[in-house]
Amino acid sequence: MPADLSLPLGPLMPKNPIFSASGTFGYGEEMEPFVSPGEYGGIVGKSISLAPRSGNPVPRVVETPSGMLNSIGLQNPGIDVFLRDYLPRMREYGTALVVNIVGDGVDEYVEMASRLDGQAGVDAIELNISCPNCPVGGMEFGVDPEATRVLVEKVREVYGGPIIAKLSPNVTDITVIARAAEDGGAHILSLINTFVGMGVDWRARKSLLPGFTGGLSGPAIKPLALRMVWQVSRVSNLPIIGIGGIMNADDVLEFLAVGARAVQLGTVQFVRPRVVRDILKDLTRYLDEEGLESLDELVGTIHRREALKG
Ligand code: RRO
Repeated sequence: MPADLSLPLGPLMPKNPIFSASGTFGYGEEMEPFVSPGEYGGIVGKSISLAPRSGNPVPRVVETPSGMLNSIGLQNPGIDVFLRDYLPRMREYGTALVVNIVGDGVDEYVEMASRLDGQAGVDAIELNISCPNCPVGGMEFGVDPEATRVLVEKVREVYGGPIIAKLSPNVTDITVIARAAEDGGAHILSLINTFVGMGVDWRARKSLLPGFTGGLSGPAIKPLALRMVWQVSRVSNLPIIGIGGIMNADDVLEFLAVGARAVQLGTVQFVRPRVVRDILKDLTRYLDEEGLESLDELVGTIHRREALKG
């Protein structure tokens, strides 16, 4: 019998804890030639804005040591086209479907959330309050606790389903923002989005990205992401989705050990688009080798050990 990899995530009950991260999986269709989106516990679509956006000038992606920088600039078809042309196909995948939204002010988030309220097949919305490449909105909220609290509260007034707040690492103390999102009524926290970084060609006297800065992702950021998940899990009662440089099943279990109940795969999917299969196989094998009944037994074990010592 295949191992049960399900791990309850607050109001969500994904069949396994592996989600695809926003912006790294299109709306599923782009990945269909490689992998069935239904193999994931859930998929998160590329951030949607109220109006369509054509994104930033190219190049938008550059490789860096153990990672990459992106400056996509929120290219997306806008919520109307998303609902009409993309959502119907996504509903058929047989996995948890999360719609990630970003607005240039509270009103835009609220408008989109109210249009998503009650949409068949949408299991949750993820509020992108952490976009590093958006001129307005996005990270503006995620670096300000009061703005975060008010935004989540307002969205909750119009959206009846689960709300995930996606946090930015570009802050002095991520726990303050996590608590603000919890106070506002978020059901789940996802962390982290990308770090604002820069790549330089000194010979050409040029930045590698036309907009100078971009969002850093990939294995280079994993230790930072682990630290932030660990910090947040000590101060918040909300379930956490860990994100940041996950390449394999060991990485997944590291995030679970510091308190995450699910993870999102991002950059690795550009290199190994079928990676979810190997990860699920290895998770099953590791459970067996460790004599564990379920992944739940691992969640937050690092804290529990500390508590035992204390
Ligand atoms: O589109 C982007 O440039 C982008 C977004 Br919205 C985000 O949330 N995080 C990121 O690294 N890039």
